[in-house]
Order: sequence, then structure tokens, then C-alpha cells
Amino acid sequence: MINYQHIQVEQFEKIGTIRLNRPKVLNALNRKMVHEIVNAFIEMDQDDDVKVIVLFGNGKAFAAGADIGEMAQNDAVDLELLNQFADWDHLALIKKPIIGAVHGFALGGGFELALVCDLLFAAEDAKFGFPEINLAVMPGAGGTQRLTKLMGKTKALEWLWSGEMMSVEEAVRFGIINKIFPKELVVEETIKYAKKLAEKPALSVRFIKEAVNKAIDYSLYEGMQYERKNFSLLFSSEDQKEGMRAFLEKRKPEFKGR
Ligand code: DAK
Repeated sequence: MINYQHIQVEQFEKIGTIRLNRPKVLNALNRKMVHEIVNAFIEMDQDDDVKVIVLFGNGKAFAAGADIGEMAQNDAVDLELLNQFADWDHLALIKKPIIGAVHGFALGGGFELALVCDLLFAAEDAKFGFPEINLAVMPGAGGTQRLTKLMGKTKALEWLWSGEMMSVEEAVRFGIINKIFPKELVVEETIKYAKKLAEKPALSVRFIKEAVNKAIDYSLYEGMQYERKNFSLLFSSEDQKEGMRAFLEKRKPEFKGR
């Protein structure tokens, strides 16, 4: 695996981990770090040995948003020319499951990064919010869109306009996170969950993620057509033959991920 400056990547068994690593500034996301995060995701997505990607932060927080010192120097033309959002858009194209383990602050761009995850597990001390309004800007990397799709317009506006932080209890209630764990266990429990998911037939895992994501953008009719095509496609996989044969032979299936 590549050596990065602002993140740490590791792989054990079938799990790839990405740790945000600028703890002195609560993992504030600078340009280089965003670039490294996106590269690490792409690298793991292409690595046959990695089945599930787990994302978390080193130090006191998951990520306290974009690096304000760096961001303050930008003007609108810089932002367009730097085209950092194109980089960020790659995150939505990752095909493998991404599970986030959040502790401490997940704010602004940090919350947007958490919302890219397919599942989110959080420590009791996690706090989520979009403080951009207090800097007289607004979310720019999917916050208004993903939050609204998860909690609906009126609730999303309330949080986005107030800039306040949401507790884990609220985040569970609004369907933003899946589970809450004691702080010292959240990464361990997330990896434990990831290991179980890594044993499932990889093509089914991937097609289910794709179909669920389509449900957000497609009409019910379009989504069901998409689902059906992929359902049929799975019948050409070795794992489908093995899964059904194993059931009929009353034994445990041995999946190959193809
Ligand atoms: N940027 C830079 N430094 C930060 C930071 C940030 N976002 N957040 C914290 N730090 C630094 C602090 O300055 C402090 O540094 P020193 O003073 O020790 O040198 C250190 O981290 C510890 O922070 P605090 O001393 O403030 O710690 P507290 O526990 O007292 O407070 C806090 C924690 C999270 C409430 C506070 O640090 C805070 O309010 N942080 C700023 C939160 C925020 O406004 N975030 C930025 C929102 S705007 C994009 C993608 C995304 C975005 C933009 C573009 N592209 C793909 C192009 C996103 C924009 C945003 O996130």
C-alpha cells in the first residue's frame, strides 16, 4: 500500500482501513488530504484482496471539516479552477461497501465524508453538524443533498440553518447512523461487522449497494427494472451456483467472489 502524508492505510484479512491522521487540527481536511483519501478509496476499490473498507479518524475527532486556514485563502475562481469537487465525486463511485466509525466531531466536510459511507457506526461522544453557516458559506460536498435525502426537507433545513451539532441519539433517530458503541469499542466493533460482511458473496454485496443507491435517484419503476436485471445477472456467477448447491447439499457454501 502507498505511504500517505495525512492518512494511514492498512489492510488486514479482507478489510482495508483508512485513518484520517491530522489529529492536532482534529483531522481538518486540507486539499492534499482529500486527494489522499480519494486515492486510497480508489486503490482499495481496485484491490481484489479488499472486500470492505473501514474509515475512521485518529485522535479526538473523526474530522472537524475542511481546513479553514487553507479554505479562507480561496476565491470563487480558485475553487472552480482547482476543481476539487471532481476529486470528491469519485467517492460516490466506490463499489465496495464503506463503513465509517465516527467518534468526536464529524463537522462540515467531515460530516459530508461520513455521509459518503454506506453504514455509519458511532461512539457515544460523536457529534454531527454543518457549521458552514457560521462561516457565511454552505456545505459544498454533498451535505445539503445527502442530509435531505436521509432526513427530509424540514429537518435538514433546521440543522443546516442552525449550524448546531446533533447527538448520536438524534443521528440514530434520523437514520443517519446505524449503531452506537462505547467510544473505546467503536473501531473494534466496526471491524468485527466488516469482517462478517467480507464473507458474503462479493457480487451480491456490490449489486445490492448499487441497487439501493439507484433507489435514491430513480423512480420506483426504473429502480425495479434495474434491480431485476442485476438479479438475473447474478445467476451467471459461480457464487450463485455454489450458494444454491450448498443449500441443497446441506453444507456451508464456499464463495469465491465471482
Ligand atoms: N480547520 C482548521 N483547524 C481546525 C479546524 C478546522 N476545520 N477545526 C479545528 N481546528 C484546530 C483548531 O484551530 C485548534 O488548533 P490550535 O489552536 O490548537 O492550533 C485545534 O484544531 C483544536 O481545536 P479547538 O481548540 O477548537 O478544539 P475544541 O474542542 O475547543 O473545539 C470544535 C472543537 C470542532 C468545536 C472547533 O475546533 C471548531 O469549531 N472547529 C471548526 C469547525 C468548522 O467550522 N469546520 C469547517 C466547516 S466548513 C470541499 C469539501 C468539503 C468542504 C469544502 C470543500 N471540497 C471537496 C472542495 C467543507 C467545508 C467545511 O467543512
